[in-house]
Amino acid sequence: MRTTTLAALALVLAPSALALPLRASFVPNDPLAPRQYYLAQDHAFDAFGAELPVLDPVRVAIIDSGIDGGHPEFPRSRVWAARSWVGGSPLTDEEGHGTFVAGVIAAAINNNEGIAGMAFPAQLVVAKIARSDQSIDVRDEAGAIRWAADMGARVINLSIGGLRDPFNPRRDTFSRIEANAIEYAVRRGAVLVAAVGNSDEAPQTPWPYASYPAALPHVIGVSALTPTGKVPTFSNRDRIYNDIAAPGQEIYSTLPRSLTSFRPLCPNQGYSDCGPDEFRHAAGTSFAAPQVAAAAAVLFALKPTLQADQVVNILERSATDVNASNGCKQCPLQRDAFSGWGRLDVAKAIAALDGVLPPPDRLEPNDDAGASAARLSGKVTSVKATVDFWDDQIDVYRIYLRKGSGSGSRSMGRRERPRICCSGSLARNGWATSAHRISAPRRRSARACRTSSVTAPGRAGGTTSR
Ligand SMILES: [Ca+2]
Ligand SMILES: [Ca+2]
Ligand SMILES: [Ca+2]
Ligand SMILES: [Ca+2]
Repeated sequence: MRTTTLAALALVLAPSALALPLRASFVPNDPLAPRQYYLAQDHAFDAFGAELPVLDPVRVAIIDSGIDGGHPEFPRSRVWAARSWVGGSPLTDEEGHGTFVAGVIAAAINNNEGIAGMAFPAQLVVAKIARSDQSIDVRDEAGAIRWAADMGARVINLSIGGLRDPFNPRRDTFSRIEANAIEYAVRRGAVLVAAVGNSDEAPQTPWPYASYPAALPHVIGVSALTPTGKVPTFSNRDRIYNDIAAPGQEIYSTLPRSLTSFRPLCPNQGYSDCGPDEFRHAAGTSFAAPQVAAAAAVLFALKPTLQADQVVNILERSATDVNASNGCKQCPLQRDAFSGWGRLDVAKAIAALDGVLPPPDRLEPNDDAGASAARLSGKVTSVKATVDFWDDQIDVYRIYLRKGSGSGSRSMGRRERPRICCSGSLARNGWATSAHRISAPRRRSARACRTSSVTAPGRAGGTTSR
């Protein structure tokens, strides 16, 4: 049985910078919002004028340790559904991790109280899966992901991770159960956001591989930045599965009141500066991921017709490159293993909604042969799809060919074979996803099922095989 752990750091990191002043067009009246330096760095509200727009709710799943459901920042109207896989109420949180993550996303904004959640239209779907020792049974995680998708979650935050080590299968924690659950949620149209993980859970620091589930297709893997724009040592590196970075040190958020009551003289009861050591200077990719999840929810709220893969594409491609010029000496230009496409920028992502949107891919997920392949049938003779080296490396289609079928064509001779071809080109640097056309044969062969796969560059040079 594989176990997964919460992706918060167990140790306390020294503060490395003072909170930066909030600068935003919309300024929330929540008195502790100035401590949320990440709001300014994310440009969380810069796209809005003096008032936030009124938008329909978007369901965001927090798959974690539950939340403090009696916290004044989480009125019951904010919680769409809640369920526990580990006993107890999902609306109690003994660890604090889930309440912290939930606050970044959905703490009540402009209520003259505490902090400002980044995703003002978010409605929470709470799945409690962390056991008392902070470990997670991957079967619980998978069940929670499927349940959240069934509950209509359009965004699923996974601030959790299991070790990935492609060179040591005994250490590697890939789980088919988890991968299938992720695929199920993708099929239901959810954006999945996961922490790339922290090296305190890895054999060495820094660790060159993102954790699962960040290292699965279609999942946005989120790494951490320090307040000054460096990539902290603990944030796992990954040249493929690290997609985007967001602040992950000195994060300020909500905590269960039961965890802050141990410091009764501390004035900010229910907030992280009154909590246990690991939350007073909270660090970890766990707390970077919910900023990206919040951004995804805002995009869905602003444009409900968006498809999940469009939201992923917009968030990643609108990120600001992280490199030596803006704080990270070790980060090369363009996408890199430390920070992915770069720093989350909510305002740029929102602005991208006014431009040409990335083409949606209605045939995803189709990442493997068999039942996982997209089924092409009927009179479909060509298909437009997109592949992406990092998020969607493989497309597989099932094509049914029936002898003698087709509009007036004669049956094929024994020597004729179906042709499955591919046209279009893949951008080598991965800046653009590109369209591929897979044409079914004009004439059909004997009853057969063929599987065609299109592989992104770096694996098989963007060719089609059968
Ligand atoms: Ca508030
Ligand atoms: Ca870079
Ligand atoms: Ca990814
Ligand atoms: Ca695919």
